[in-house]
Amino acid sequence: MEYEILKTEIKDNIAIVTISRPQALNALNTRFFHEMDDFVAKISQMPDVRAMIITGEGKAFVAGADIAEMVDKDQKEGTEFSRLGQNTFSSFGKLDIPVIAAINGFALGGGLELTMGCDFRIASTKAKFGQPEVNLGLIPGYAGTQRLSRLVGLGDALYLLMTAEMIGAEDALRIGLVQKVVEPEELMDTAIKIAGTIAAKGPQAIKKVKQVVRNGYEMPFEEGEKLEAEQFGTLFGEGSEGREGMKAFLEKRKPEW
Ligand code: CO8
Repeated sequence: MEYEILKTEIKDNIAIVTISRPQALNALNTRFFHEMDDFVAKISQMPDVRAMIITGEGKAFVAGADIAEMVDKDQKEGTEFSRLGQNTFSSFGKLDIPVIAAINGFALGGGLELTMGCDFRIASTKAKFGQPEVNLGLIPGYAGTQRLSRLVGLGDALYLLMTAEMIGAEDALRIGLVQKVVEPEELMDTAIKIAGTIAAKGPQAIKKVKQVVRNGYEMPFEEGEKLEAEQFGTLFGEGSEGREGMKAFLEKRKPEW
């Protein structure tokens, strides 16, 4: 598929996706979701790719779902547009590799929801965050009502969702919405460095950390423990990554994954 909105590159085993429709502050339209789904499907078939970074071009990361596209939708189409975005953002969690949001500017509405589908978030000091849907008589439709409270707790989530207040990067860091804040010119280097750090670990271990934490988060604690024990065990088999990692430590050499 030819991309009109996404700019993609793969460098040193790291995929970088730049959302590029700056004239509309990278607002998310149907075309965007089809392109992103296509790219995620491609990446899932590329075992050498060890991390994915998503960023935006210009002064916005993403200023929300495309209001111009949404304005004429009826009830059925509204639900379909919601499901389209939910599926795309949930697909990030199903990839075996870390998906990192590098937030360069406005991350509003569907833009903030996109970042919350990622595994974690690095922000520039210029980034701004908010769920302004109620200003438009709407609610979030790409799982923001579900993910925000899981990430920052009920009080901060309801505060942001009800007031539609826009907060800066330091406040986002304080409430745990982002994991790191850096100067704008350091944003991509920082994201690439973190991606590179993770890419050097055992890929099976990274895949399992992601799956066990994400799936366990939605389970009762004891079921999560059971899942952890099963997956822990799989890293001990003959020729497994765990065996190689432990042997390499004892033999004082670098592991070969
Ligand atoms: N959709 C479409 N176009 C947009 C959007 C958007 N979300 N945001 C900005 N644009 C366009 C503007 O219309 C403008 O276009 P033009 O130049 O043709 O007039 C261009 O981008 C530049 O924007 P501004 O001139 O407004 O730039 P400012 O720097 O003055 O303001 C803001 C920046 C504050 C970010 C402002 O653009 C703004 O408030 N944008 C809208 C933010 C918003 O409300 N986002 C939430 C949208 S709703 C949503 O995301 C719901 C998600 C779930 C959907 C579920 C599906 C059913």
